[in-house]
Amino acid sequence: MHVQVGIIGAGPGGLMLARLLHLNGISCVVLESRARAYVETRVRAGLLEQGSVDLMTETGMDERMRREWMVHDGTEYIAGGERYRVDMWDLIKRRIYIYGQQEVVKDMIAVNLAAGVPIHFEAEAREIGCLDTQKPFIRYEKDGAEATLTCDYVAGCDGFHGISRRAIPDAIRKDYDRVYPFGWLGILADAPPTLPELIYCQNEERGFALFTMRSTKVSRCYLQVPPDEDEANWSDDRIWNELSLRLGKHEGIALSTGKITQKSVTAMRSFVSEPMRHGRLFIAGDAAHIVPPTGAKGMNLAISDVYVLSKALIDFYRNGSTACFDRYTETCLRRIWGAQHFSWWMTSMMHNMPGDNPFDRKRQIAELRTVLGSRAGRTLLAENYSGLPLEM
Ligand code: RFL
Ligand code: PHB
Repeated sequence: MHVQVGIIGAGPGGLMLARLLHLNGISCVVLESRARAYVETRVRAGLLEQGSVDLMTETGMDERMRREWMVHDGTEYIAGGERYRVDMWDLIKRRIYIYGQQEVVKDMIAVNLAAGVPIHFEAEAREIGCLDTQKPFIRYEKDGAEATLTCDYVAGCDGFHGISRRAIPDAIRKDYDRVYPFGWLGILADAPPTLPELIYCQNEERGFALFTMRSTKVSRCYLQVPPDEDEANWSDDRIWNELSLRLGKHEGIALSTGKITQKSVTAMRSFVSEPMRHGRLFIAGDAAHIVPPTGAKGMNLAISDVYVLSKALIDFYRNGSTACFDRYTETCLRRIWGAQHFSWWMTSMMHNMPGDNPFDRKRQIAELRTVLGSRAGRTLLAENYSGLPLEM
């Protein structure tokens, strides 16, 4: 079988790309190694920037999202025992949106399939080749048999552990990496959100906690833990107790608790690989970069990468121009490095670094007070948190 674009990975990146290409008359196939039920229930991100929401809307994938999302004008912070609010709407007339990544993925799958875009689940790409010829191929395995897809271009949207990035030869690939000495224990609970807005909490003695949500009935909370922590060490009581201690006592805030329905530990890293193009292969999203989740950028970056890629492919198929292909890496990297900086900054401001001495702790609290206590500081935070322009 031959299509114009072979897409590896049915995450938010691959599925948004499929939709954008289909709407512009470009044929594609999506290969996904996991089962549909698995990708539709994988609990991950929850925060959409305005640019991602706009793209969901323009591509007609926004119907359920608009009914179920939670729209936030501001975000709460607790640092040095004091409470702050970053009012994004007041500062910069921007908002953020809470809608679970698995819901985004469900909507994207439904709309793509209804439009006739082929998504092959349990189809694992094993090899990508002939990238410097007119006819690259993706060799994949489905139902125990091998198959080959040929295409004009390959889009590697297969996440951090996929095969695409590794198809770019080591000799031309440069990786930038930082691994953090902590991870996040994330939980879902049948408990209304503690506050209607997200609370980012830096506790000098105990570390970071984040209180977010999925609906008016479901909380999502995170705790800073050692990177190799086993979630089995965390009973429900221990989790609620720790969340309560990190939150501290503040007027008008009462921790909301309930049955914990899911828990898992995620390691944290910052990672960028470049170039993001090699011959007729383009990589996008987590395949090319990882951010620590403190800035809530991963899913949004995957969506902005494929937006840039779709424009380049549309320009090529309409006008025969390859100029945008040549600029793909550079265009994406400007935004990626902006998000990398912000995610690193938020992470280092909000977490307790093992090995920090008392001076470092005091300096960290002073930094948080400087940023959160000034309108200029809050504006800088709000501009980055609510999302940089889709194309920079
Ligand atoms: P994905 O979502 O990992 O999708 C890649 C897909 O490729 C498939 N695949 C293959 N398919 C075929 N053949 C192969 N050989 C394949 N190898 C892999 C995989 O099965 C998968 O379905 O990548 P994509 O599309 O680039 O999207 C990236 C996002 O998923 C990720 O950045 C976010 O989840 C990160 N993230 C957050 N991002 C946000 O924008 N806002 C947030 O609030 C946010 N919070 C988070 C997060 C990630 C977290 N964890 C668990 C890492 C919170 C957490 C805790
Ligand atoms: C989430 O809702 O899961 C979420 C929100 C903000 C973050 C990370 C995760 O920074």
